[in-house]
Amino acid sequence: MFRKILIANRGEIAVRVIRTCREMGIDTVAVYSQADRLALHVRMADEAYEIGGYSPRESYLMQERLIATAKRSSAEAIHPGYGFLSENAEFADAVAAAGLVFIGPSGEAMRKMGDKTAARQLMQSAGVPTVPGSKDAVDDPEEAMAIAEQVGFPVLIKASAGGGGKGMRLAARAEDLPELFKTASSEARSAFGDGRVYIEKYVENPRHIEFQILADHHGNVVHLGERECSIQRRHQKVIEESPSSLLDEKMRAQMGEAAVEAARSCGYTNAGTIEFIVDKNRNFYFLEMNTRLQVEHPVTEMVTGLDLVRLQLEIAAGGKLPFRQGQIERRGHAIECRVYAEDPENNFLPSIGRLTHVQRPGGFGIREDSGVGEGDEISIYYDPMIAKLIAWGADRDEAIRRMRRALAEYELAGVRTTIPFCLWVLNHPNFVAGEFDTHFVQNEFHDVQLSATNGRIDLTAAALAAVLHQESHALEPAHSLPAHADSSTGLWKLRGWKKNRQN
Ligand code: MV4
Repeated sequence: MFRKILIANRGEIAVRVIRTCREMGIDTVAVYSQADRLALHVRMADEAYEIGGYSPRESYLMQERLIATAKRSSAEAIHPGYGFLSENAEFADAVAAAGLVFIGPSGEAMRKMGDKTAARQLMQSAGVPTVPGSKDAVDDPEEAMAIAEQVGFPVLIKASAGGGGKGMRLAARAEDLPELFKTASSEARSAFGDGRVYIEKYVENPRHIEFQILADHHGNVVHLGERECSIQRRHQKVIEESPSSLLDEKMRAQMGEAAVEAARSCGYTNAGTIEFIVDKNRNFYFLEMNTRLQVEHPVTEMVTGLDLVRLQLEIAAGGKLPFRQGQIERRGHAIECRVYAEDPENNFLPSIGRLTHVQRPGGFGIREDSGVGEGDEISIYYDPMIAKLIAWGADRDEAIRRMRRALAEYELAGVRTTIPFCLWVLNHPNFVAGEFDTHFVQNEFHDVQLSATNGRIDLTAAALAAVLHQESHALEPAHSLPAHADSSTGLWKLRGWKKNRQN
């Protein structure tokens, strides 16, 4: 196993990786931008290096600097987290070329899945169902029309280099197609530097269900069941859960096998996710593969009892998967809510500012993954996620009730949050009944008075007293280095209560 790894990320996912490393006795190297000098991931790591300015482009995306920092700190591997460089094939290759281990798939596997038309073809030859549509990228509006007429309108025009819904266009009727084809293609060219687009039949009112897979370097591939991710807003997931109320054991086994085949077909290694859409007749289709650990991975951890980061590290170090498919058990139900510093009553406008007061939920069956605490700034530079709250229950009903209870325990002051919105979903009869599709939020959430329906999380007298107490004591200035920091080298090590293995 590795002695030391570098985490090329920030926030809750960096903290998440550090926690598993500490349990495994692996030393951790954090990197941070100027905006993150006092961030939790920096304080939790064994060592931390400043790698640049405020924006991601000047810091967390600096490939050469990250690799040089890993070398200099004698880290043996780099964990990319999610976002930033996690799905960048060139970075994965550069890490390997530098003699380090990239904790994730090979650059080659990433490239195969990153090209969405190539991935579709790969799935077709592997016998994994894909949505009816074009075999390859479509060159002109005439060819697009021929395919659209074959599969029938409405159709979606998608960017070959896209993903996650970026640059998608819905053509409802034939007369709309030529114009939409052109805009989709030129948008793809400017967004991805690649104007290729392809056509798929539009699946109406689908569910979004994804499968977690794990693959080692010895040919073993397993799936850890599904995550139901249909509760999303503008392609941003809001609530995820496992298992999905839509699947029975037979369908779960079929989709799981398809997910394993999908991973095998591209020579995948490490943790990955196969995204499917499921139509009204319960037909499932491969959409795309996410070649990283995902934000919502904790729901899978809670129902399987498996630490996905630990498994990523073991796989990356050359270990064999410690179980076969038949040995994986799932127990109970887990739900994750993403708590964002956004104002759900103002079109989810990011609500930047300092978290002046934080009281977190806890108790039986509750897990909170967060990268910020009291006194921290929610800045414009990064995703405004405050925390992921995960509730486990013996069944879905218990998990929902526990999640409602825990969300209501939060005391967060200084920014607006999406907690009232999450509670609105958890109280919606259709959600409770398990009857929803990917359009749930769009169809149901308009002009909802969250304050009236949920009793907005207003501060209790006790919480208010705590806030006032906090504000009467000078907070640490946002941009001063801790006493044990060495600003001349950009390197600082924690002393005393944490392990401090110099060099
Ligand atoms: C689709 C679709 C319907 N039909 N493809 C959006 C994200 C990207 N991964 C693909 N997406 C979709 N592809 C066909 N042929 C509907 C969506 C879609 C969606 C998928 C998953 C979760 C949320 C979604 C919201 C809107 C549209």
